[in-house]
Amino acid sequence: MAQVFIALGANLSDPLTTLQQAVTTLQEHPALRAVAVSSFYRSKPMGPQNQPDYVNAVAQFETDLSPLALLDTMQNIEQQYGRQRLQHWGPRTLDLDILLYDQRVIQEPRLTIPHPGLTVRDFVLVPLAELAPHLILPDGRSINALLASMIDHDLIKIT
Ligand code: PH2
Ligand code: MG
Ligand code: MG
Repeated sequence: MAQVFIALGANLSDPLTTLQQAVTTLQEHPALRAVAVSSFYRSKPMGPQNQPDYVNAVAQFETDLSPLALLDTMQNIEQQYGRQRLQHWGPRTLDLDILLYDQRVIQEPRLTIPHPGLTVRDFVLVPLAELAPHLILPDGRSINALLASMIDHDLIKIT
């Protein structure tokens, strides 16, 4: 089975409840075996600032789904939660991003793994480091070094 890390984010209509429900939806999914879920964090929007704060978390699973089948699964769940693709980096009811799939490096039109934002977003690195403090990325960088090089964290732990 592949070890995968999924980033969850939401900033519309009660994002904390949405994220908690989304974690349950993922944990109950027949193709995913839940391993761990991080704390939940409130974060300032990256990108357009005229949108509400986000709630972010990271969850770890094992799966036999291929990377693209996993992407389809995540996008189906996003749609189940009323996700509409309106604006790049704009507000969203639920965003499920595949961060890592084992140590695979994937560059396809629909899917880039590791997730390109992983190394520069505090709202991804901090919860990921909670679950995998000794993680080494496929390019050899350690999550600890990435966290240490991040100057300020604009994050508040909420649960
Ligand atoms: N997701 C975005 C754009 N901006 N900002 C925060 N704080 N958290 C997010 O998850 C986020 C964002 C696009 O996916
Ligand atoms: Mg996304
Ligand atoms: Mg995203």
